[in-house]
Amino acid sequence: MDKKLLTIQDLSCVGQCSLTVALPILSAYGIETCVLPTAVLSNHTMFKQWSYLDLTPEVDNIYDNWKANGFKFDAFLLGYLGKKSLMNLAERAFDEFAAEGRLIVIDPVFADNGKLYGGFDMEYVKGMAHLVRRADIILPNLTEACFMTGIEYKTQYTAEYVEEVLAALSELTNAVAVVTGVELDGKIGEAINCGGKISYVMGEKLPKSSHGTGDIFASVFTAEYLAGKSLEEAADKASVFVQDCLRATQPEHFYGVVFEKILASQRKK
Ligand code: PXL
Repeated sequence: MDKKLLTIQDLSCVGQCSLTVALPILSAYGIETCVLPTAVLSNHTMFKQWSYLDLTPEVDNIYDNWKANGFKFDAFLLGYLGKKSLMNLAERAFDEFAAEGRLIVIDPVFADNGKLYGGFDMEYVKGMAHLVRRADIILPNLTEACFMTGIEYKTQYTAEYVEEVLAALSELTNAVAVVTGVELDGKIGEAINCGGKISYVMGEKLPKSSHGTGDIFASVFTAEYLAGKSLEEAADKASVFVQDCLRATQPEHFYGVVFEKILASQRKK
C-alpha cells in the first residue's frame, strides 16, 4: 500500500505558507497527503491584518469519523498550530491514527530571528518543548531551538555553541534534530544530531530570506526522507529547493516565495 501522510497545520487562504505549501509539494512527490486544518486564516500573520477561525471545536467530530472509517497514517508532518490546546489534539492523532512504523516529523513553527511570532508566548514554547518528545524528527530553526532549550539566542557563534544547542535538544526528545538556519563560516544550513552523531549540511547564504520558506523546507525534507533519502541528502535537497525559490522570487513579492514555479520546473525535468 502506498504511504498516507497527515499534515496538521493551519490553512492560510493567502500567503504561500502552511497547508497551501505542504499540500502541493507533498502531492507533487506522489505522497497521498491528508490534512487536519487547525484554523482558517484570511492570510498569514505577517500581513497587516487577518481573520482567524479556530477549528479546534471541529476536531473531535473529524476524529470520530476517521475512527469509524478506520483511517491510519504512515507519516505525520506537524507545522504551525497557533494555539497550545491543539497540542493535545495532535497527540491524540499520533495515538489514535498512527499506522505501524509511522514517522512523526514536528516543525515547531513559533519564532525566527531571535523573536516569537505574533500571538505566541512562553506557555506555547513550553508546550512545544514537551510535544517534541513524540517526534522522530524535529525541524526547529535556531531561534526555536534556543527558546525550547532556554539557551540564549546568538547571531555570532561557533560550532561549539550549535552543538551545545543540539545537546540541550536531546534532553527534550530522542528525535533526530535538524536545526535550520545555522550560520557558520559565511555559509548557512542545517546542523543534524542523529543519536549523538552530528553532521552539517551547509550551503550558500543568499542576501534575502522570506516568509514560508520554513514550511517549504519541512515539506521537501519530509518528502525526500520518505522517498528513502538520508537525513543529510533530504536536508540538502530541501535547502537547495528553498534557495531556488528565493532566487526566483521578485523583491516586490514580499509575503512568500514562488515555490510553484520551482515545483513546475522540476516536473519538466
Ligand atoms: O510560515 C509559518 C506560518 C504558518 N501559518 C501562519 C503564520 C506563519 C508564520 O507567521 O502566520 C498563519
